[in-house]
Amino acid sequence: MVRAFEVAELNQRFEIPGIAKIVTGQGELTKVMVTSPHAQGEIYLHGAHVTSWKPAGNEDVLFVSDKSQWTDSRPIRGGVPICFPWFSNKQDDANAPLHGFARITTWQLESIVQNDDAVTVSLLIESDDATKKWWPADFRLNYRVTFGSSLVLEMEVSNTGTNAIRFEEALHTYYRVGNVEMVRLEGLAGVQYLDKVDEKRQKTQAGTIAIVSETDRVYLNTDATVNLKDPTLHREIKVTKENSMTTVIWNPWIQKAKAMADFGDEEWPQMVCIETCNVADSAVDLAPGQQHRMRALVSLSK
Ligand code: TA6
Repeated sequence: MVRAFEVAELNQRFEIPGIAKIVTGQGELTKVMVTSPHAQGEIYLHGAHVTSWKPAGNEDVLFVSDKSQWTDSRPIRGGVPICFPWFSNKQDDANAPLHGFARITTWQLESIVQNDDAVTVSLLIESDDATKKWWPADFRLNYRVTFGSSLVLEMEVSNTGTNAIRFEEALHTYYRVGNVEMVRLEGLAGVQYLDKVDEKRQKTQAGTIAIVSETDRVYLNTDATVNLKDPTLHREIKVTKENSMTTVIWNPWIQKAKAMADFGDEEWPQMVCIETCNVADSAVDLAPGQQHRMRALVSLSK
């Protein structure tokens, strides 16, 4: 948590008057607010967590739960949680935080830059004693978020140590929809996936994806673009990606929604996660001094 005088100090360094400023957000957590003519957006220093992206003239493209906790020990529920350096449960430690430590860490603000019609907010975390408690690697993780007529999310991992490292990563993005039962997801036809609601059985996606029950699927070896068609909000969200070979599709549906304290019982129809990842067999290996850059590019069409 950052105190008021630190917010003032951050604004002295980074504010772009009328375009971007640092404020105290929910739960006294610090966030960057972007209000450019082309888009509005928000990103918290806690977890480098994007919580809003509104291209000019549009409603928010991201979903955030009304029940989210806003505390530096818990991930924000919704928006774009960063999963790093593992996805889901840590294989060798049941006590480790789900989806890694990046989303429950306070990140350093590195820069805010306006170029043409977009604003890029850059943050970073580096390995330290706290991260090495969970993962012994030496690393730097740079995160660059560009709020414009499209949303660009870029994770760059650098191996700053003398040993090879292997990590998983995901941009666990919650997209806001009018009614999840009416949406269709195109682009993954024929792709193999692990069905996490059916004992991780491997299956083949037959055509377009409809959400008709709890859905938790890890699509394997795919760099495909996913198109989310939302007839209720009369819009289509396109999710393109670079250097990502896994896509996860998730909706908790009724029972799982009720089981999550930080998710409203009636919120499950308002969201679907399309997650841009490298997990399982697509985990990333980095030799000392190497870097890996994964990007998600989100655009909206009517
Ligand atoms: O990406 C889907 C998933 O792994 C689901 O299994 C569910 O656990 C979801 O992530 C949410 O995880 P979280 O730790 O944010 O509650």
